[in-house]
Amino acid sequence: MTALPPRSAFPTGFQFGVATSSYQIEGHGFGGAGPTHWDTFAATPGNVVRAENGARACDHYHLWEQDLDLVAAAGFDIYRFSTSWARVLPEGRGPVNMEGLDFYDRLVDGMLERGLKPALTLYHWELPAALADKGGWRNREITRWFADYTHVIMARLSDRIWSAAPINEPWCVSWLSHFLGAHAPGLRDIRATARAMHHVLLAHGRAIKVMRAGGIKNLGAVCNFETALPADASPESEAATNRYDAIFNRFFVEAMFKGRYPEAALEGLAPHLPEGWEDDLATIAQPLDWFGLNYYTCKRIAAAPGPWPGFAEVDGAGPKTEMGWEIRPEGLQEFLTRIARDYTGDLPLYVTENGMAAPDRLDKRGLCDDQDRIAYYAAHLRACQNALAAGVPLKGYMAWSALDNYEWALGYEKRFGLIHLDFESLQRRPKASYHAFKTALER
Ligand code: IFM
Repeated sequence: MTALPPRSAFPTGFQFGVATSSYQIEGHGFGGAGPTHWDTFAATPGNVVRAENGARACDHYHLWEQDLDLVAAAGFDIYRFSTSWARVLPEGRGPVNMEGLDFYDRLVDGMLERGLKPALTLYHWELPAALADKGGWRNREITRWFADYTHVIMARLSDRIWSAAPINEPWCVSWLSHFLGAHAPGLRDIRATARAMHHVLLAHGRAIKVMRAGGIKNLGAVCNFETALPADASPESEAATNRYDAIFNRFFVEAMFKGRYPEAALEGLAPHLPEGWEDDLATIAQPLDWFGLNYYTCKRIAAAPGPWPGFAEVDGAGPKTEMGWEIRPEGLQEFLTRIARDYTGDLPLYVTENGMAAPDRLDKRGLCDDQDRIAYYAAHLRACQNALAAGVPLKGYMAWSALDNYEWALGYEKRFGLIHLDFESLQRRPKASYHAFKTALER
């Protein structure tokens, strides 16, 4: 049995948290929320396992007190959550659903009452369908709609939140959803992709400006990273890996911190970017107070025939999670070091997501002994310790996720939670990994 490194093995003030997102847990069918492009995507045969959607999810909308109680009882410091654009503005713009805003108001108060720091993300993927109808992330106007939505949320919550980030994982919002077609809106179109990549960054910059103008503190960004490793020693695989790395690992952070896009990405994207994109880079590169990294896995990359970007993922030999994602903890240490060295310098860094899906089973006593997940967390927390020892200004670590939840195109099949969910009865049961965190955080 593996133990997690105790709190005392981290610098004083190092913060631990759990991360969640609105559509994945709340139950979007409740409380007057408007339809989203995820509802549309899931209703289209073949897109989502068993065509499942987030209409009920974990019913956190009604059971949030239980959930916050469990998070607080484990000794976590931070609760990372997102607000749903379509819950608050059912049409994406215009009339506010006060019931939705009241829900987040209670939720934030509930965190504070339990000693949890509210770490807010404004967009974790459930775009209002009315805005998707207008072209969604392809339409430059979204950057203004998003700024207005930011204003609506912050007018109500900014006096109590601890931190805010505009958009979770810009790569997923753009490349995964518009080039790979794996997430809503399910497009496979390079022009749509280039526009979405640029607009998601411009929306980030505009939202930060709105929040700065409102005097809101502790503003950051959250990007996901995957180590790109050449599948073999050929120059072709090296070059393909560089292209993969430019798109996945450099495009967004480079725009945010250096106000430019990497050449290896522009090679293929430049003809498809909206006219005058260069003029937006100054807005995108707003000063930030912290930067968050989401890290799960690595990819082995080989050259592939066909049009740009000409790369393909090759199966790696290492151990894998239930998602089929190779486990490579040293990648987290490498990214923490690399991001600080190349982009963020002394800025506080946080691991804003890290965790694994596992084939969790309840035993006869209703217990889930997820030792594989504990080992994953232990190895990644050690990677954080190594990064700290190397001088990286890492200030906190958040596990994905508090609860088993809606894993997007994989429906409810993949479980990432520290707390097991029976999706029929909605019963919550802390897993062994939850207890491992509780023990580590007490020490
Ligand atoms: O569930 C997702 C989350 O929404 C964003 N980051 C990765 C997680 C696991 O796939």
